[in-house]
Amino acid sequence: MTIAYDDALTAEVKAKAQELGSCLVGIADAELLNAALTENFRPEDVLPGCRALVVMSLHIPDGALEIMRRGKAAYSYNLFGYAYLNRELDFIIYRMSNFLEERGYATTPIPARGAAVGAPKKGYGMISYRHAAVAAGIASFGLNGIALTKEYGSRQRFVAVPTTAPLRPAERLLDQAEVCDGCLECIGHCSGGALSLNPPHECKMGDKVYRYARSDYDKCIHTSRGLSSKVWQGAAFNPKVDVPFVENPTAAQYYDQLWRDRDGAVRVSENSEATYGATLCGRCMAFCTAGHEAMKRRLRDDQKQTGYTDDLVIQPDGSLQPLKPQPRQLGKELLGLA
Ligand code: B12
Ligand code: SF4
Ligand code: SF4
Repeated sequence: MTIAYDDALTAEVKAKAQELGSCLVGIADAELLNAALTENFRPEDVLPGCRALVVMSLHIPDGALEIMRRGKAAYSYNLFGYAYLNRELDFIIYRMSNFLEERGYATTPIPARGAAVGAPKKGYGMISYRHAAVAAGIASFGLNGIALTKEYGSRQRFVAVPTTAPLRPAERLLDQAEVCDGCLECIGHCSGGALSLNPPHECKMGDKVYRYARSDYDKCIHTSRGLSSKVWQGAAFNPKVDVPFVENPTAAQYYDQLWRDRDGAVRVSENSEATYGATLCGRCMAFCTAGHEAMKRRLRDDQKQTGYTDDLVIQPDGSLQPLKPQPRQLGKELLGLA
């Protein structure tokens, strides 16, 4: 059976996404995601009759991540990699939803961050934007589980607007090895021990199988909300207080951890900057080679020896040293590169 797509509308939607400031735009086939995602969290569950998802992204400025790799400041990333970026993305989602609804199609706008209170499963958004970005053919999974692009590596946040509009989806999905080289800097630098490739999580989409690290929600949250002094050892912004790790904390325990027990400096910075997540870690993103290399590729030739191209990163003793490669055999094997 031939499926009818509206190519003129598809072109209009892509142009609109660019006009709204999206760095990359792609269309994901809802059927592909219905088959790949868990019940309750599929496009069909959030929008009956959903045919496509408009996937958009905003690049995280390299400087925000690079200054954090050096242990000097995390607040640039907190804002321009997280809080403010999410606000911009919400603006883009809102405009794109209206654009489609005004043309007579249904949409479900889903915020750029967080899962709904009372969601049927912990750690799940209404739709996984990483999977949507992969289905839209603009990204593939890095071994860190983050959706990486050829243009920016790990350094972007994604959103997707599900719609009933008959938009033409991507014809080809990217392979993992097109964006990730298996270097394992991401897993090696996860100070919360939240990422594990033994065994990896497997996700089937279309004719492809993607493998990436399982992420432990509680461990990641504990670290990224600034409850551990291990997160950015040696960095000026590292939390000074260790709050004991509790598996599956109750709501009351979690409240106390955040608002009574946590390093006061972290708590205060979170309020004033509305970052809603303290250090927000992001090491698996900041240390990802694909992002750092993409930054170097984009630099003009006369800029390649300046800025952050020297690969220096903060050490636990507070000194700056060149990044030391991680053992990478497992990463290469998983991507078929060994
Ligand atoms: C909930 C959530 C989290 C949770 C869970 C993450 C996860 N892997 O799913 C936690 C708090 C851990 C988290 C952390 C981070 N997040 Co987050 N997060 C989300 C959110 C709101 C929903 C994701 C979702 O639906 N996941 C559920 C399903 C679909 O994931 P899954 O791959 O099928 O399965 C995972 C889990 O089920 C788990 N799992 C499965 N089986 C098992 C078994 C065992 C035993 C265990 C332990 C785990 C496990 O591991 C799997 C692999 O990660 C999205 C926004 C959105 N709506 O998409 C942002 C999002 C994924 N986060 C994002 C980012 C950037 C981060 C962080 C860097 C923190 C930060 N500063 O923002 C880290 C990165 C951690 C990592 N490497 O995965 C970005 C990613 C952008 C990109 N380029 O890909 C998103 C898309 C937000 C956005 N708008 O851009 N996040
Ligand atoms: S955000 Fe930090 S703690 Fe969470 S998975 Fe990434 S590196 Fe680990
Ligand atoms: S750090 Fe290396 S292995 Fe990890 S996602 Fe990035 S490129 Fe892939």
